[in-house]
Amino acid sequence: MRKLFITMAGAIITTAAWGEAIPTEGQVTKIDQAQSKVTLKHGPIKNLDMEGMTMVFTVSDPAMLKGAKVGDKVRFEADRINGRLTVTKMEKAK
Ligand SMILES: [Cu+2]
Repeated sequence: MRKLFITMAGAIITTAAWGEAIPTEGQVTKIDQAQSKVTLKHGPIKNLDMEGMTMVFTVSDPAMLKGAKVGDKVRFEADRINGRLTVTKMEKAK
């Protein structure tokens, strides 16, 4: 889906990839391996139109949580999958 934005200056910005996940910075605050859930304190998630907050995400692959620990700074991608906010990619930030 394409969406048009008109900026204050009147320029038109087209986001061809609207709805596509954009990497977001976050920090792991809780891990629930059994439920495949991770709590992340995250910055704004543009593709989900979400401000920064701390919240629980489902992970699309439980293997993502292996080796992750509370306090880790991560870069992740999140999307709404079957109505659930889901982390589709996560890597440790360098
Ligand atoms: Cu959030």
